[in-house]
Amino acid sequence: MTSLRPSGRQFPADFLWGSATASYQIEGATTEDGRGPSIWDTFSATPGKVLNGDTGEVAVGHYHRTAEDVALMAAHGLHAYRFSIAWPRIQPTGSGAVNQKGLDFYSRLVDQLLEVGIDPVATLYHWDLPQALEDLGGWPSRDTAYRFADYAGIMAKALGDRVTIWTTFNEPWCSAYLGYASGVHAPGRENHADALAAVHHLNLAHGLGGRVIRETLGEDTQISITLNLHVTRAATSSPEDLEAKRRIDAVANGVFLGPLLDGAYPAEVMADTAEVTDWSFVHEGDLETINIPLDVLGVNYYATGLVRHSDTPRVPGDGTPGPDGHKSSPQSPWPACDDIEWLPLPGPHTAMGWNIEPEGLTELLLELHEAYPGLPLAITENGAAFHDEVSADGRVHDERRVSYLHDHIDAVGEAMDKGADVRGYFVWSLLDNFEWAYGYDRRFGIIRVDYDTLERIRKDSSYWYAELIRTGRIPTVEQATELG
Ligand code: IFM
Repeated sequence: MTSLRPSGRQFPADFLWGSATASYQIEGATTEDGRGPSIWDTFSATPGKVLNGDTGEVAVGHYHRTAEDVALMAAHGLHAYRFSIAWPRIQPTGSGAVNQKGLDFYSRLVDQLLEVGIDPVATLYHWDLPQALEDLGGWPSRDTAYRFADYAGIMAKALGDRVTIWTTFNEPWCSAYLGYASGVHAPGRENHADALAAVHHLNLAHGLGGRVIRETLGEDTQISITLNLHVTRAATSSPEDLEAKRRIDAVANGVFLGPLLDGAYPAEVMADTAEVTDWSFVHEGDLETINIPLDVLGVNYYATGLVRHSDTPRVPGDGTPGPDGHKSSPQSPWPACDDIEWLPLPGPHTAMGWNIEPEGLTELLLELHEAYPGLPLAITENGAAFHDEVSADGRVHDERRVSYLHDHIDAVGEAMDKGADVRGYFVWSLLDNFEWAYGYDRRFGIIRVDYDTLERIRKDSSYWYAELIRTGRIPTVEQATELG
């Protein structure tokens, strides 16, 4: 696959280049130093939930290889590293006493990053809810939001003098809809009303947690949230297909953007989902709590979606592929959308089955810019899974990943040319890792991990990305093999 877009675009000198990971996907050491169980430990230990029965027990051993991994980041010249904190390492049962060894681990990581000049960008929640909180009701329960605020306060006190940006949540869409509606992610529940309650309590937790962080650290603290906003197109311009797209936009994006940035749920969402829930979980004052000022909105982008109206309502249990290429699910993640059909998109595709469409990223950034003109944006995840091989020369020539990054980074530049205020880009991911329901079968890293030895090998994309960071200019795809 060759690149479809020009090379050589120059980015501003202060543009933030980073890479991202998440605790459960890389750390391992799930029972060490007082860490409590998370919903992903329980879920992945349940037969049939994760491909090949893989779990995060060892992952890529980052917990014991932090120094090596930070040295690798430094070798790329990264400006920033986006990592997540495992709540069950800090509060093993999700509330009460703090586990000092857990705090020490992240404190050491942050110090190591600062020593090599890398800004620590911390995400408080990337899906590893303490199992004890799920046992008490999980995200459909309002109390979980208050527990999150306590935990956010603990982290602000412990690391607030050194962390540059606090991200409350990564992709609450996945936590709510994949975790509680389709059940393909932990905790694996399948209830659309619960999923919408989870949406609200995740939003509420963002507001409560963000407020606690600002109270602890002062008004200048940088607060963000990362969303996986859906770029969905209608199959035709028929009123029915356009209506299908409207409803997906509302339940995928509006339920987050509305309360977070406009201080209200879109009225259409309430009407669209009235058959599922009456939204009585939204209490007076919640919307003011949620609607805190954001310093930057994190945008995760991988692919686009295509929908049409269907006269044959979706039958639960028919194994229809999920909207993002996620595992076939007996239950749709989308509440009140059984008359909406997701259509396959033309290739090329990544190993996730996701289509490759950089134009969707430009479009998304420009739409956000238009809707929220003063709001700085950052691409907090973008990248591609491919089935990489180690070649006879010992290198990983991941040309398709280089090409994907090349085109998407150019698409970011195009949006900036057209006015979008994009401050940074974080490649997903630094390392191959535990790809949730796909276990270790899908590799997103720019660094390969040998899952038998945990040895790290820099792929061509890693050398290519380092060159981009060094020059601020997009290298050609062909250059990737010559670098390193
Ligand atoms: O690996 C995930 C990550 O945890 C969240 N965003 C999407 C990535 C690829 O599926």
